[in-house]
Amino acid sequence: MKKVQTGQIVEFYSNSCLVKTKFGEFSCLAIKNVVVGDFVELEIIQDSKKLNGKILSIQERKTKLSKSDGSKTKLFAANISHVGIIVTPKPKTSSEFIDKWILKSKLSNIEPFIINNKIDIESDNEYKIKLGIYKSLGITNIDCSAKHGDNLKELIDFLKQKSVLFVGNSGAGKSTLSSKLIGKKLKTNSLSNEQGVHTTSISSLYELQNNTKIIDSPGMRDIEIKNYSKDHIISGFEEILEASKGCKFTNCNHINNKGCLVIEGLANGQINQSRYNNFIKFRDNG
Ligand SMILES: Nc1nc2c(ncn2[C@@H]2O[C@H](COP(=O)(O)OP(=O)(O)O)[C@@H](O)[C@H]2O)c(=O)[nH]1
Ligand SMILES: [Mg+2]
Ligand SMILES: [Zn+2]
Repeated sequence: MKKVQTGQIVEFYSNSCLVKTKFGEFSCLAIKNVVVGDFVELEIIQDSKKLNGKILSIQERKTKLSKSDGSKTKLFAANISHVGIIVTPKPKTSSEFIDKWILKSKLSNIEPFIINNKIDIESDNEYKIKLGIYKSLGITNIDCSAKHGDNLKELIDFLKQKSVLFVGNSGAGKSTLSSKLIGKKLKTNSLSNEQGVHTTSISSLYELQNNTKIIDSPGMRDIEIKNYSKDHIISGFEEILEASKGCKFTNCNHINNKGCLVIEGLANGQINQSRYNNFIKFRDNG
């Protein structure tokens, strides 16, 4: 084994992390800005009894996801390829939640898709229409029941070669789904350091077969979109962006201008009202 190896951060604690290499996992001190999912170069160091790693550098990230608490934006995961938005009839997932995550994913160069969970329980017509909107936008929709295991095979197939973060409201089934897919109880999320002190894991990455990776970051709750510039918001609404290209005035606000093709699309049903409402809301009120 060479002294310098490449590995991926699979567990992240407040000041240390676990790096997975082809020779096993090595505990390392975290360096500035490193997050779960990062690929790093590490030097293997023979400690008194065991091997440890020292992170030398972080490889360029394919994607980055960050969260903001108040005024600060903090990176929390790297190299995620897909965000699975878990949508449920109960608790009812709002279209605002879905549109926020589609926006956030698109602006992060990550592919969003929808997991329609809890297909074993009743859902009303409004719910079916809501799902239909996203299907018609070309967003992948996978129906399943995490609890009963229905249709999980389709989801597992879809997840081949992908690194995914599941998002959903509290009670949507994130934990149920993750543990079904991982096939065992989730890690206890604690690890004892040299002094025998338990530290709590902030986020973890689980590797499944077929090179599927599941990122679990419990701290990931409310996402903020306030930090995005108004001009960027439309990128999360592809159908509105497309229509807007035909607006008569280049600085059209898509609200009350003559010759606005977004308003026209809304009137003739090509643009969905709730998508439009969320677009205006995110753009004008953050
Ligand atoms: N009926 C039904 N209940 C489910 C399903 N998936 C999860 N649940 C239940 O929903 C509740 C919340 O699930 P949990 O995984 O803790 O949600 P989380 O808050 O997103 O992590 C639990 O009581 C689960 O048993 C499902 O497919 N069908
Ligand atoms: Mg949970
Ligand atoms: Zn317009």
